[in-house]
Amino acid sequence: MMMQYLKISKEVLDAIAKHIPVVALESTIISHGMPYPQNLKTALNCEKIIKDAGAMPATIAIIKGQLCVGLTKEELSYLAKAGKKVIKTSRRDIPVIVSKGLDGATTVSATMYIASLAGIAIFATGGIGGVHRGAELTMDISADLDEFSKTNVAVVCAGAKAILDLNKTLEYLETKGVPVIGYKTSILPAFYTRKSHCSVDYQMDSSEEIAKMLKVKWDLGLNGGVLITNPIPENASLDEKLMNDAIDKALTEAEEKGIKGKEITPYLLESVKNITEGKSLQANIQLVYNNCLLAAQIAKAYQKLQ
Ligand code: PSU
Ligand code: MN
Repeated sequence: MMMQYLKISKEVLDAIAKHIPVVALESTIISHGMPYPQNLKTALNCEKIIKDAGAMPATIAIIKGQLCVGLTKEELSYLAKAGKKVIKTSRRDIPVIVSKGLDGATTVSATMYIASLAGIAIFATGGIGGVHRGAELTMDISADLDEFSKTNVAVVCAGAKAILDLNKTLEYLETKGVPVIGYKTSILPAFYTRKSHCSVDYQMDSSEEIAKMLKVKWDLGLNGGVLITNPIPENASLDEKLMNDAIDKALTEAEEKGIKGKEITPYLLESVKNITEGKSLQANIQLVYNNCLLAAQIAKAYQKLQ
């Protein structure tokens, strides 16, 4: 029943058959998170980094109403060029996009769900959505966080951006039973910078240690995701004051323009990029690569435990 909606590429199917570990990648980061042509170059490099590390990448998107796991170069190029014309698709949007036969760029929540349908347990991205600043009034809490409470996928990201309320994001994840792991750090990374003012639940120092914990979690029937936070490489990280000022400015701008709902995250990303004259985009690209590599290592360690 379910499988009629799913289209897994031959490359990914072959990898699954040969027990080659697979790493899922999202497509909102391509269509809404970065400008063309950097988005296409980044998407292609992510796939290459995962392959070079001995795993198989599976970029996920909805194309003409089909849940696609593993995209062709042409499909990646289309998503990158079409940009914001491709509908940003989180969990709630999936049935509408599929029933209408439309194209959708999947967010972390939708990508986790589709990855789980294909049996993929590890997913790499840049940043996840979270609890927005002022959420006590707006109730803007990303669907990504609830997805972690129900879908068995581990997501490697570079922590949470200061456009969000990091403390509230961690509180929400605790309520939902989601472990937050710091890779070689006890401090939650803040995306563009290696450190925030928050701690993670647990520090883990190897892919094997993380893979073992994932196996135990799911063996025990503790359904839901795990957030693995990986600090941006030192040489790509940005100055904390520069970033906080840029983010404050972007938030003020967004408020003045009345931007809200699903538009706010892409708006803030673009506005921070403009304020930092592209520095944030370069940092974003490097941290995504770093996450792809760690995700491939975790996927390999996890595969060995199967
Ligand atoms: N953070 C980034 N880049 C992104 C996103 C978040 O640095 O591209 C995207 C991801 O797809 C994430 C989504 O799942 O934004 C969250 O959107 P929202 O805040 O509307 O839930
Ligand atoms: Mn939101």
